[in-house]
Amino acid sequence: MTAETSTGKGVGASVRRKEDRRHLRGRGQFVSDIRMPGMLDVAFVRASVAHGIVRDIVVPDEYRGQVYTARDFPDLKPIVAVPKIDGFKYSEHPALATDRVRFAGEPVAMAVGATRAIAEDIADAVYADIEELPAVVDTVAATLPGAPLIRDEWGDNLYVERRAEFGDLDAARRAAAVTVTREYRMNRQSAVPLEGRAILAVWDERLEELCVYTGSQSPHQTRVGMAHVLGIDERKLRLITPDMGGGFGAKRVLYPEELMVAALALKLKRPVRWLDDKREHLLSAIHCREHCHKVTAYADARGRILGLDVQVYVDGGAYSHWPNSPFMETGMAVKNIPGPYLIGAYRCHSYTVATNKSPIGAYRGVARPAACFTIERTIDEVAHAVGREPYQVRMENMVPESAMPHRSITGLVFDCGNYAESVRRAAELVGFDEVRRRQRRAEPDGRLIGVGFGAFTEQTAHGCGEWVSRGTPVIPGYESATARMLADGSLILMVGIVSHGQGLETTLSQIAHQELGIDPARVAVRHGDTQVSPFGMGTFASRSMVMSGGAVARACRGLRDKMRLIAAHAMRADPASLEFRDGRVHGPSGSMGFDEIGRIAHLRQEALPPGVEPLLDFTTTYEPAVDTGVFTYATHAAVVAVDPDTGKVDVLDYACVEDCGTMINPMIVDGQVIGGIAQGIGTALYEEIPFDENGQPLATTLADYLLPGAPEIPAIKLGHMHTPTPHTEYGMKGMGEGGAIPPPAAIANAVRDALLKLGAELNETPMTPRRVRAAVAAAQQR
Ligand code: MCN
Ligand code: SMO
Repeated sequence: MTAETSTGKGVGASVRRKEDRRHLRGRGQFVSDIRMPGMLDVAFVRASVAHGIVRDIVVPDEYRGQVYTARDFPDLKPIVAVPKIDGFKYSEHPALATDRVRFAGEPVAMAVGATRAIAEDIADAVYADIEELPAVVDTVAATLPGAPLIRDEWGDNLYVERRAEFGDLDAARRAAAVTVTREYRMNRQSAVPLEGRAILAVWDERLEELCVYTGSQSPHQTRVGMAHVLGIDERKLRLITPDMGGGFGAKRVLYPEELMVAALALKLKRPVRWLDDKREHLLSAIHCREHCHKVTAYADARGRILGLDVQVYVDGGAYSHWPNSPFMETGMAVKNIPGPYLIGAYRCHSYTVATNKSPIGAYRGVARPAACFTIERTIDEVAHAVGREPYQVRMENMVPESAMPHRSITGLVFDCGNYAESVRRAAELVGFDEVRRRQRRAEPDGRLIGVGFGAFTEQTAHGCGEWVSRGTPVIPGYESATARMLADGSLILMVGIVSHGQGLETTLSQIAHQELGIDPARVAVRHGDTQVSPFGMGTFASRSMVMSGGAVARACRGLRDKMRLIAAHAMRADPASLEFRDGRVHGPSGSMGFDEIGRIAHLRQEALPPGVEPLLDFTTTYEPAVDTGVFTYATHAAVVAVDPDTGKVDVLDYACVEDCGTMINPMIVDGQVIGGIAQGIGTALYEEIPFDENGQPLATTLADYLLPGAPEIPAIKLGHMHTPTPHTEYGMKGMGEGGAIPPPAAIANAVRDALLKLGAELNETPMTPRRVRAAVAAAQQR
């Protein structure tokens, strides 16, 4: 029995975000806001070349004692992230370079000073003598014979190479009426959270504990990795993530810089801090995307896809990052390329490639933006090949509602929903027919108009079996929560996830309200502190609402059962007759406040029912029963104007129709979708870190790395569908990454639609003016 929500603050209510009170007043507390007496700031000396042998690190005499190299930390272990995947090669990543550097920007030494400015001056005076080696830069070229090697002992540049085959591809090829072959590229990017990486490590002599304030999506997991590398007991390491200005996947990594700050604080027993600036961030935080997919699609005369033959290249960069490794990206791509479609046969040959570039890691969507780009562009090209409208061909290939639940060709279980309906409604929102009419009229300024779609499923809140199949060294199949009611009836929820923009302080309080009828204002959510919450996996993979929300619901129910016994005893009522509402327990003859129950549980042991222990404290874990998770889906539609002379693409109109089952807070869901779309538009049109032939990154400032601003993001039209899943509490699904997945696909299809008459198409992101003009010029030469 669920408590009533007469006050409209529970599941499904668009209550305002609790956390915004402090943020809007500038009273949030981020790592860089924390000051400690005697604090030292760190600046790193970084490799200036992409690949080389470290001959010497020369420190001027005047700075001796203020510069540290790997030799000062002989006991520090290297970072090793080898997933349990057959054939994945072993490698070590020393937090400070020892004999070799493998990407430009890799830390080779650290300088400390009373301020960052002083530390930077010292770092500038250090000379790293590195003998440059040929760099491995291009992803595909790295796999060819004769390419220079980034690790001689490997014999090639492949972390791992894998083949997968589902269904009978040869039969599909024989039956095909059309064959479409394309190469798609999604270039290298970086997540750019407002707050970069930030860490402050403080030795506490009294507790014998290193307290590390750090922006982390997963403090419990990071503690496991950090304690191992440092070689200390986990009980001596406390990670606290205070407010955090975004993570987007980039803050769930055991970073060398962070390890070194912790190691130095242990060594000096003084507070040590490092805050990365945007240049260091773009240079050395994990990068993301960088896929190349070579695709051949076999289809019948109506455009139904019979088979897909795909080669996936993922550029993993120089090191395998802990805990995910670059295979996370490859595995996701392989499983998701077939998209929300009925594909008869699928063969995939994947290469996870090592290059002399910053390690690749997760970024909102993880591989699915590239997978979606590939399948959605392919659907459109198949449609053109058979002379049909892409909208129709998309509809006909889609998994129908009647097939739900549906096991995809790669074994993903699509739990429920009406995918085609989301396409239909997205088309309606952008006025598809009107756009077609407008195209026929032609624009007065010579620009070309196009409309395109991107449909996808978003695997969320996946469980143990899925992570085992990916071979990750940590298996985040579950989440945990403690619900603790205090003596005055107020409530603390202690959770292992970390809300860093997702509004979870609000939505978890809504769940407590739903279960207990407690005013959300009387609920505190404590997250991001390893010494406070039970072990939890953290916030990523669009899992927190389902996983942590599920754990909180269960913990609150555990609490409710005990409160019911205490109240029934005090009121001499039948426990089953009691109702929880408005912060009170109501019985047939009168009611009792949560404060009275809290007092009995903590301070008036004599009033407890016989056999009931003191305290109101309930800890539990939660995991949905479906291994491959619950699948949110959506269709995005974009209308663009392309100027064929300048190559400029403007997004004129943009719509998304999504279904994440039951929404806990629809206002927050809308905000998540819009934020994700803004990032997806960045991937589609602006953001890129190119490298020159020596492996030097060419965009390490925000003047070169173009982020979309408000003028580039149109007013986004949102539509929702509501298909509660049977597999989770309340029927909710995750959705935090979805917004970022299909914008590149939808916009590329719209650009193709605009350029159709010219015969030009774009199969690479970002679709910059230079690339658009090149595509138009290439078409004109044919
Ligand atoms: N929500 C809801 N009802 C649902 C589902 C979600 O009300 N049925 C709300 C919840 O408040 C939830 C949020 O929407 O916290 C996102 O939901 P969920 O899908 O559970 O995702 P997570 O909370 O696990 O957040 C992680 C996800 C990921 S993986 C990335 S990357 C990303 C994203 O969230 N990074 C973000 N959104 C971000 N938003 C901000 N502001 N900052 C980031 O770093
Ligand atoms: S990229 Mo999100 O942290 O899974």
